[in-house]
Amino acid sequence: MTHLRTRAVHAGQHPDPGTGAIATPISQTTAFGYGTLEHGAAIFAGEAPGYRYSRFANPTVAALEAKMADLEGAQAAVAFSSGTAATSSVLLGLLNPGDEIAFLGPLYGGTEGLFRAVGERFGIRVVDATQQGLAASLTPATRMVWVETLTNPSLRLHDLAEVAAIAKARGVLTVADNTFCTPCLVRPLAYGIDLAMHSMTKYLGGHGDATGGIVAGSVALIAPVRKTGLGHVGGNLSPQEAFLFLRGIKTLPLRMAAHCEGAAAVAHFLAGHPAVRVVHYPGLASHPQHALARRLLQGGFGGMVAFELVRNERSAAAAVLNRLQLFTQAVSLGDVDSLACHPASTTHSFVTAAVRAQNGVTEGLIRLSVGIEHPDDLMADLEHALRHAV
Ligand code: 4LM
Repeated sequence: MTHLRTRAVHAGQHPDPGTGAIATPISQTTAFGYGTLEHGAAIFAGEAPGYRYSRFANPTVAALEAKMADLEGAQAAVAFSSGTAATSSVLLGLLNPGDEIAFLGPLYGGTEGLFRAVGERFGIRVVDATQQGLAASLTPATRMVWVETLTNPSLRLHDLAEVAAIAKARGVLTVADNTFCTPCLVRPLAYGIDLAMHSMTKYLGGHGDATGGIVAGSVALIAPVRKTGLGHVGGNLSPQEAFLFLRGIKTLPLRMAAHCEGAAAVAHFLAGHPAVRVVHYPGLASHPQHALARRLLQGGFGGMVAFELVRNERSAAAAVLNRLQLFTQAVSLGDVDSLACHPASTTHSFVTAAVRAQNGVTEGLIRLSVGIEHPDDLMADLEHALRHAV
């Protein structure tokens, strides 16, 4: 199984030995009978394999973890009830008071909010390395670097090999939030990044009907994240949700191709519209990191497009967003349905106005998650919404 399309269908899944069922059964159970006291004690001591309680591990969730470990080229993965639970479990599992986490922004507002609201409260110093650069921002206390493979919402990239090399030279762990790209476009571990993290809520599920997160990496790093995030914090994914992600991932490469095709069409359309000041899309030659995007992203530039109106005001953004008919106004992304949002008042309302300004999250910025509808219909919807915005 060398091709991602094949692995997306088959990895982690085996016909059920009891029944031959091809789809992974939903193991809807809290506990697993272990027969004898001795066997139970051996499972709890880690001396015998076996399931005991679904907060620690569950067969449906384990199949999903195996599939995602395979797609990210990792030894292991651990799933959580949301992307945010995955992020907090990485922090709580791998950092200690006095450690520093450095990030290259922008980040999803909720992630930066979590770093600051929880990390800082528990003695972890948060360093925004975006302006100064990573090498100049690392200190002897830096323990972790966090980046997004395509940033939310401004769709910037980081040279992952360079990030990994700078961090590794200083013994610092690296985490890449790969939510916007998915393993279809980039596999961070191939560039030396230690952990790939996802909000599965987005492209991996793909249908806007399940919330989950996952982290993939070496057994040595995944073990403490699992122990803390599941055993102690209890952020486990439910088996019903795991089933939906297993099903969604089977079509991920096909959906991603359609998202990329639609977003490219929409981005080019917007770039030629007189009401639009700038379009953020890594596939446009005008994107400041287009060359890096061509090198890093395989098979497309993603399904997200952000654009700023000439009239860079909230009222102008509202006038456009409120006229959209096919795009649904909502946060989240990666669904087969197209979604549109105003980051400054939603996804990035958790961070300060100064952080928004630094990251180009202006009042006239609109973010589109381009679904798999026909691009002509999406462009017609945008054309209609933008008609009065000039
Ligand atoms: C949104 N995003 O942008 P959960 N990492 C990235 C994200 O975009 C998100 C999360 C993690 C949005 C949600 C409202 C790059 C979320 C957090 O929502 O906890 O699964 O993922 O619209």
